Amino acid sequence: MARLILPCKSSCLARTSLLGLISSAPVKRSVCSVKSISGYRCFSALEATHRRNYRFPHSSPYRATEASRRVICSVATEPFPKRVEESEMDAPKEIFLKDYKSPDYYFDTVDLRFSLGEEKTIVASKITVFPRVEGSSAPLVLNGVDQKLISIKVDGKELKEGDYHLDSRHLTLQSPPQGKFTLEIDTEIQPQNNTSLEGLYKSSGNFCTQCEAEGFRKITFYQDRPDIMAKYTCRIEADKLLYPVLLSNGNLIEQGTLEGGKHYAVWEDPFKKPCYLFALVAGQLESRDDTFVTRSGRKVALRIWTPAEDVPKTAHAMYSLKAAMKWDEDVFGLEYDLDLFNVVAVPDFNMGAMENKSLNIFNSKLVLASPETASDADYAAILGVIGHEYFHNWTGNRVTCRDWFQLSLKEGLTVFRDQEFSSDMGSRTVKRIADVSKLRNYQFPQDAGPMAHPVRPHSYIKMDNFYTVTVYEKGAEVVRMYKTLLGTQGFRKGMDLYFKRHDGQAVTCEDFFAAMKDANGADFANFLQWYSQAGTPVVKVTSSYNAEAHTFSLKFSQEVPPTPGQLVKEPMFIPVAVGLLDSSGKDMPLSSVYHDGTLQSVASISQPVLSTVLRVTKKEEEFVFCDIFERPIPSLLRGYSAPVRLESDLSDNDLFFLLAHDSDEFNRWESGQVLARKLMLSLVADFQQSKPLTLNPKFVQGLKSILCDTSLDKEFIAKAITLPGEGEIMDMMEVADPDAVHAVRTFIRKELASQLKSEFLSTVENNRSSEEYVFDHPNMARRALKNTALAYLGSLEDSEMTELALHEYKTATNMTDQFAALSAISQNPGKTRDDVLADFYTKWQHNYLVVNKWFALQAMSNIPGNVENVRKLLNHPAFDLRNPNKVYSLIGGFCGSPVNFHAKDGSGYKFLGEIVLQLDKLNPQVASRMVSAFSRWRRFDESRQTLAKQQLETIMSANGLSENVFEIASKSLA
Ligand code: B3K
Ligand code: ZN
Repeated sequence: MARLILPCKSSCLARTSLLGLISSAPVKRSVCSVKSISGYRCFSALEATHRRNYRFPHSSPYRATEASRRVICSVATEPFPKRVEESEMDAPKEIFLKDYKSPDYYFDTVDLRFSLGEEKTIVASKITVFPRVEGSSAPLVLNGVDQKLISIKVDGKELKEGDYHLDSRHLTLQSPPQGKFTLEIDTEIQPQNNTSLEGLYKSSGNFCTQCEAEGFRKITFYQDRPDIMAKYTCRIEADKLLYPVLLSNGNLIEQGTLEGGKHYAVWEDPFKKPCYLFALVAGQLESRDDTFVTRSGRKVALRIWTPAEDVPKTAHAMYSLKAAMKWDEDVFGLEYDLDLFNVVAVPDFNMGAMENKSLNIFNSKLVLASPETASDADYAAILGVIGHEYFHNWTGNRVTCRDWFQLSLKEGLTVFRDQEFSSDMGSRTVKRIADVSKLRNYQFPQDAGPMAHPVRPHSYIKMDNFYTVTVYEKGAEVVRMYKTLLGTQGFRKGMDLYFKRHDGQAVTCEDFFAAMKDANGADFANFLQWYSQAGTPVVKVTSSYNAEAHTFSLKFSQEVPPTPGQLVKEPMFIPVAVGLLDSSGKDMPLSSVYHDGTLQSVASISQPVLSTVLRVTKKEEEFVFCDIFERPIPSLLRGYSAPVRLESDLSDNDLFFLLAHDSDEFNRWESGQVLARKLMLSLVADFQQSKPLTLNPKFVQGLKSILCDTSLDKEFIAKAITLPGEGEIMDMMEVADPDAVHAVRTFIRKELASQLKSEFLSTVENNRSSEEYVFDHPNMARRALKNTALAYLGSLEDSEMTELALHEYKTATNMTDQFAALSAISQNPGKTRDDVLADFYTKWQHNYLVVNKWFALQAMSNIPGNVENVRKLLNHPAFDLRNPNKVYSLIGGFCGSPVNFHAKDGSGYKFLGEIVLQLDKLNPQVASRMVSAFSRWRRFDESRQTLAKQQLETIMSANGLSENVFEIASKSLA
């Protein structure tokens, strides 16, 4: 899915690379501390040694128990948190998959009533409860934090003290009735003070919710786990003027006015759902309305809600939604199941978007777009994320997860679905390249670091820390491998069986596996290892040709590196798509492969086969192609058929040949990348030994022929002439050297710009357009190529090129071109840069989404000493630490600059350390994303290690640290 791409390289960021965005003049505004009742002594369940070494958080140690009891049956006027002794406080608790137990009680119906107010909000819930086993005498344990209990009734009878137990995180009924019963709970919450942006909170004056993963427990006491699926009704009451629009899940069944300027609305959701899919929105919003008629004739009202002034910017989101609805019908036969689908855009949101049943809530960044204010990348992200959230209606909502360890069941699958959707709407090759690049740049480092975890994690402290590139992007690769193995029709059969078996259920990754397997009678060998083993497999391939026997052999060996808690690994099932090129560059027809003592035919009589999928399942094994009449050049892992690091014995000449001829376009790009990585690594070695840097002319020639090949897709060319990122190269080094890698990448870019200057200039010339902005592949590809060329030219630092970029900036008619020109100019420090940045801000200061781009561009700058500029920007009037988008732009952007974040003097680390502590008091989820940037500190030299470790230790010793940050920081130090 084209979810939001964050500039920072931290793990969670990346997916939510689906999203990206907060801010802070640290503390220009007063910070409210409602974090209250969940105070704890942060005591690692993970690492006994660290218990001794670190001072764990112990401030704000409040418990609700006594205070809450006192207010039972009456709305309390006294403050609800009560201070408790340190010894009483909770320690962060690690939760394990192996400990999963079915709930003792299920909920059938849930009736919620909200009375929304400025000072307080009252939530009344009425739940019908029934035991899993009739006659059970197990206690009923409800989750609940940051709320004041007002009253609790069982079957209409108010409970007294002693009938239940209340602690900082739970409300326990020791002996509930033995059969079905009704539970009524009234609580008070303060959404206006909720800066964590989970549960019920306010964004720009409007109420909204975010319940996944465990935010519902901040709204009311509940069994907050996804295997509790119930039917909900929701009555919302609020001031009519302040909150004219009242929304929740399902259908609107009643509305009316009330005394005192209030009004109400009642919503009923006919589908059972887990509480993480509950949503409520109340505020001053207007909608863009449209309809979609499903293939069975259901007329669905579509509404996208924003503040009135933003409604014109929702046209692309509406187009995307309708395209997604049609695509899911065409490709998977899946129809929408209600008469109404609402999308609400809010400016303060931790991630990109949320798939609440029939009431998706989105970060504004992923809804609002106009050609003048949004780039092609924004348009593509909106398409992908609107699709992603819509697709969740079946993969996530109708069939949900049994527990949070199964998150990839819905996320990996839904990312795969959004990737396919975007591919079908644009260019399949280009989309695949973008997705694989993301995997390499964000997921591979995570898989090789202290936060490495399997696609289905074994344990967590805070589930929110596991919305990662591993669960999402690697999870999507796992789903893609089913399709590679089964083919399009086999995969569809598996999906059909999955829905047939599990509609309305909360299930596991094994259930998905079983549906794929059973629908196809397939042998999936050890495929399930993909869910349980962390680490990126390294696959080595050597080839040999036997001219006499006319055979070509590929020998594979695989190794999965050790990861925290998993030192020894089993071999994986790796589907390797292969084609063999003859000397003219054509695919050879493949007839049969000898493997494991048998000769397997790969061709069908009617159709010659030009590519086949080898099933690599052992630590070492050989495949021998027969009837090969000349030495072929193998094209391996076509389309990137498995998420592995491939090391082959292909020579540079072979790679140049593949770059020029491979029929698999992904592998054409890949060959260029392998060559570039080799080149960059060897120049880094030269740089470190103070040798002069020179660029291999064959490499320049190779890129030139791609750049000038008019038969190629323009966006493909743009990708193929883009060098691997600095992070990718650092990731391949024994000791990461950000300065050397940056110097080398800058050198190659400049050298290419200088040697191919005339080609780049004509590329810019030939790809301008005075036509109106159109979001389609040919136009996006044209802009991508032009702007890639412009960026190369901008690296030349000569006045003629600066003039050119300035001209592009001034004449641009859309944000894609304008921002690309601004970026090209801002590579080089100086007056022009300062003037243009100032001009851009003046132009766009009224648009917070564009201002975030301006923050990010400056924050990511590699200009030496940029940390000072970023510190200044913290005090810019447009910045606010409480808005995630602004934080992701400025702080996340800064962490994306290897030279400045990893500055030798530790200034970048110090900056981030300070910010993390400020942020943690406001929004632990965002703070924990930021602290992830430290997680790979051991990859650097000793002096950097010492400086980064100091910051992590300072963070760990802070009072009142959240579990979110605690988990990342402690695992990073372990
Ligand atoms: N399911 C949400 C992510 C929720 C993140 C909770 N911390 C968006 C998505 O993946 O579709
Ligand atoms: Zn999702």
